[in-house]
Amino acid sequence: MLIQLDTKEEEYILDLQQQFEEKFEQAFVAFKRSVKKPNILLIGSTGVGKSSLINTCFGEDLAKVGVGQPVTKHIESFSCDSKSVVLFDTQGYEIGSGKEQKFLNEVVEYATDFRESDNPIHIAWYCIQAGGARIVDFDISIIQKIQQAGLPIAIVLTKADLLNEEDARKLRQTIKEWLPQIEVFETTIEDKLNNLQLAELCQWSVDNLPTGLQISFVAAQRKNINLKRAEANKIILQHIAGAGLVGFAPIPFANAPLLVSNQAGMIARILFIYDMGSYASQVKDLAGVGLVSLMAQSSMWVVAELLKMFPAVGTVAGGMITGAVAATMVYAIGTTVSEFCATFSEKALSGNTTELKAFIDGKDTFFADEVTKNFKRKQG
Ligand SMILES: Nc1nc2c(ncn2[C@@H]2O[C@H](COP(=O)(O)OP(=O)(O)OP(=O)(O)O)[C@@H](O)[C@H]2O)c(=O)[nH]1
Ligand SMILES: [Mg+2]
Repeated sequence: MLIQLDTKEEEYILDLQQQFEEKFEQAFVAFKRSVKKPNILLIGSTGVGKSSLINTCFGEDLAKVGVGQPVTKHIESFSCDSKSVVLFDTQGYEIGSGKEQKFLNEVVEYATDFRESDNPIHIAWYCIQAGGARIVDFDISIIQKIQQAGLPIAIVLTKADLLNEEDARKLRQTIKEWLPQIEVFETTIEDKLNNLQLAELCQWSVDNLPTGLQISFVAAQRKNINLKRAEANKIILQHIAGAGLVGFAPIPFANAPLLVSNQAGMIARILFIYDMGSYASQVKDLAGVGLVSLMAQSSMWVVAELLKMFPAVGTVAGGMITGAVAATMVYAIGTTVSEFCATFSEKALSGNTTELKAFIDGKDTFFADEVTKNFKRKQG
């Protein structure tokens, strides 16, 4: 349901939009600055596919623009401004090279010193190449030591597209015998196979991170959109609970956009979770310059579309905005932004540019339908 606005109404919306932009920008920058990045340790011998796993999970940004910093002889850390995780990649050992013991000591020491450090390792992914299909004493020993120190560690069977069912079963059985409490995830860089259990590995990682660091991980990974939905939902509910909407003095529906404008903090968090800026290069070739600037300011764009919708909601509810109605609207705003970003991400990640373009072209209808649907759903 789209309605026509007169000139005065349009000016009013534009003015609010400007106010919102300022608020939003402040909220986004402040939030981004305030979130802490989790430190993830990747262990695995040369060529098992660690770098490929990182690129698949977090997008190519980190590998391309991330600056490597030597931390110890065998560990290098990667971080960049646009990704909200820091990766610690182990380098330069080969099984059977005779230097295993030294490597083991160094990595285990680094990983387990975390209790004392003010910038500790939070979780570890132990990568074993599934093509080789074996786990050796050396692997078991490192994993046990790290586990005993209390650092959450999971086994990642990389290149699992090369693994046949029988080998996979045997490998899992061996791991279960030696490391009964360690979870195992099969991954692949093959998108056609949905990267096998990479989404589950992301879920495990979130579950094992300290609460305050989960949102950063959820934002940085791009292979489990449902994790983003769930995190966005938490934020929406927190916002409704904390917004003081219960004691809210009723305002006329004509002021609905004002309410949207007050949700800058919530929307900033949701857009952070979906890391919308990371799609800019991907859609560059899609529709020329217009879309690039659109994506560069994707947040503004989402919000501008939303603001346009709100006079329409007014006619759905009628009369004044009470605290309960305000809460419903905040829910509808948040859920609509979240669903828009989720659908956009899914289409962008699938690589189907025709579908993505169609989705972008139909965004007005999407916003109108979603806001109305979510508003009604919450109203019951
Ligand atoms: N079939 C298949 N090949 C893969 C997969 N992941 C990585 N590879 C290939 O394995 C090779 C090594 O991958 P990398 O990601 O560079 O391995 P790495 O562990 O980072 O290696 P180092 O940095 O040298 O320690 C590359 O040729 C990749 O293309 C996968 O899931 N399936
Ligand atoms: Mg590498």
